[in-house]
Amino acid sequence: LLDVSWFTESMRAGRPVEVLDRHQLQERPSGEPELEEFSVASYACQRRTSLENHNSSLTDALSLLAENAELNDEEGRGVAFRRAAALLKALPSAVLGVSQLRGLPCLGEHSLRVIKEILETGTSSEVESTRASERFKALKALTGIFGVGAKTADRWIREGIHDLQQLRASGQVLNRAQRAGLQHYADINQPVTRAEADAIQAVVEKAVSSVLRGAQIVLAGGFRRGKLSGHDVDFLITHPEEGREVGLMPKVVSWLEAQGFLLYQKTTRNSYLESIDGPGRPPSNMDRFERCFSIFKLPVAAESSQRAWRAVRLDLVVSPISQFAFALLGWTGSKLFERELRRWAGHERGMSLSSHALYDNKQGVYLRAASEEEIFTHLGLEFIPPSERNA
Ligand code: DCT
Ligand code: MG
Repeated sequence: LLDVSWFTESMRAGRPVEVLDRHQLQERPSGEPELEEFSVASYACQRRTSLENHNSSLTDALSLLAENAELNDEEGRGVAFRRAAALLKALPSAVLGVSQLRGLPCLGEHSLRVIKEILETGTSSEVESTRASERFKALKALTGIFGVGAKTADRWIREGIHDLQQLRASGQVLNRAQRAGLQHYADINQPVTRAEADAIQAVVEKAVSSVLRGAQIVLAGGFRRGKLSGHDVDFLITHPEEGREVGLMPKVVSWLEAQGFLLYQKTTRNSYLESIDGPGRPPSNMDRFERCFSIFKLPVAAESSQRAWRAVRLDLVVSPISQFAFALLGWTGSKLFERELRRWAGHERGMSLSSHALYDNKQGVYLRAASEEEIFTHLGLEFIPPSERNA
């Protein structure tokens, strides 16, 4: 049955919605009931996508193909599979036949073929052969090392390195991040739980408030969207008085280091200056804040483990309060939701959105916002709460 919020939202947006009760389904000559056609808005940022996914076998398959494309540096294909998966995540019920998907946007021929095969046979041959391929397995294993991206992994594979053992034996020169990544490989590849994120938040809160009174931290990323686990923990830090946040990150990092909480850290300075950089360009918008990539040493309750601690990936980002709403929106994700927001802004509104600012290209002005709600309003979008940005 249709989710009511999705229905009312569609009605308000003037989009066609088909509502059919079971008894309204028409019998086809074959005796099979005609399946209801789904209808959804084309941009993920116009839709509500909760964590409840009625099509996880299909979205898992498409996500694997997306991941494989990304690992092979085929961004366009990756995005196409991500969009198709996101569309299925937003459907109010399980897809029973491809005829239901006829009118949907963003479903390319390739994705449709994969969906059809899974609906008919239970699996996709392309997904299974990808999953089993030596190259995919090697790319996954090597990029699972913190500090190793698809390009490095590809170079190593071409040199005959397919797994950690071969990497260790190869004598490859690793940088500091990769050495830490290799050392803490098992921990970092074990999902982080919400309870662990909360425990880290308590420590970071203590660090932040001891170095600057009044500074605030917010848990962003997947946990803010309600996920119960993630691959890392993301925090945004700000101060209600503009400018007081300057110099905050090194102090927070020193505090954490002095207490022995950091196994690795690399801090990048804030390099965004509106007057110099102009409106943020989408490809560069994630890395302009003062940011600390780290590996956190999380104490573990003695009775639950042989070990006293475990390693967890932790990202800290400092934002001036004037950019905080943009930073929060940008760092809450999901990655596809963010990409779609920027695409909507550019294609539908003639605006440039980044994690720092929103710029109206036609009027030539920055649009200020003190909350996420105001940014959605500027963009002409209905507000979507974090828990429904799981596209
Ligand atoms: N982000 C983005 N574009 C990127 C990278 C990140 O828009 N290229 C945003 C979206 C989410 C946020 O930053 C944090 O990134 P991740 O931690 O990678 O994502 P996540 O949703 O928190 O995933 P996980 O739960 O696995 O940590
Ligand atoms: Mg995260």
